[in-house]
Amino acid sequence: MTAVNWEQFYQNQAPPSCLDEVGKNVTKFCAKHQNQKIVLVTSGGTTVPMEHNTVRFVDNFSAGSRGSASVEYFLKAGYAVVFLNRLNSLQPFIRHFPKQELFDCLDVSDSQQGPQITVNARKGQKLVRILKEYKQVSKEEKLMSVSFSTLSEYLWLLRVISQELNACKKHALLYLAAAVSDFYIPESKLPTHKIQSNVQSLQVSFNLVPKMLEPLVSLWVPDAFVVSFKLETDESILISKARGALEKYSHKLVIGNLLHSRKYHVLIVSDAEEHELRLSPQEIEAGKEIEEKIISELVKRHDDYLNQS
Ligand code: 9Z3
Repeated sequence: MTAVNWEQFYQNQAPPSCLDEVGKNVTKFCAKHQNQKIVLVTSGGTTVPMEHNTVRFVDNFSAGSRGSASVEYFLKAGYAVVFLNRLNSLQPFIRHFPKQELFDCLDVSDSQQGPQITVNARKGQKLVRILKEYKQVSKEEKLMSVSFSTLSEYLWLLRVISQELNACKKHALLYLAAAVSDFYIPESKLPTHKIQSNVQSLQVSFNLVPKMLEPLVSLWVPDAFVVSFKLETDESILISKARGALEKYSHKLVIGNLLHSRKYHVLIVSDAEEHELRLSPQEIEAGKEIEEKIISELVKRHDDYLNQS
């Protein structure tokens, strides 16, 4: 497997066409929310294309549940939010209405003026509550959303957004919950057209993705409060891997989670300790989300960081 450094990665992978516009919009967003706390939430999985004209791609696991839920709790805590999310992954607010649930909250009838849509008295209460929250956030322009699909798009956008957030200094928090591929096929090695099936077997070779946390922490947003996630399936290596990342990149926190328990158990790993957050069976039953506890803990720690001279 070949490894390139982070600068070579950006030299060899073409930027997305929206890059400059996203950069300018983030600059404006930062200016609008000057001296307020601002968070970048990354969410969802990255794709790795196998052809330039992409029919097939390798995907990374993640529905975007963690990221989209976290956005809502950061907004409630008063943060302005840049939400860097995988196209078609779960979105804040509307995530509460999966499948056709939104339709069930509404009734339709015919009147002389034409069709009338009303909120269903019994099923529509949740819609009214969440719609009000969403409208308030829209009015205050507190949420900016940017979408990606491929690994390359994600890494280009992560860089430009981080660099713009550097202007917010310690007010910026980076919450890197996206599930980012560790492997990719460089553009120079991609076939132009769909790989044909008239072969005996298909051998694909991947390069290692350089660890972007390194330049992100040391160069792009050196004053920000950076929180990364570590996902494992083997419990016995979770803490050592999380601690290893913290030592290597010297950022503030790593949140460790296991694939199967991630919705009710995480470990917040800092230089000083490991802090466990867990939902009780009663809390799960009541519909509480672990992101509420995670964000409440992070807000305290970010405030402490801001208050340090
Ligand atoms: C996470 O660990 C997130 O918590 C999940 C959330 C992806 C598990 P869902 O979207 O899942 O709620 O379904 N994100 C980080 C995953 C990751 O790629 N981490 C890298 C690693 O573990 C470091 S950046 O090496």
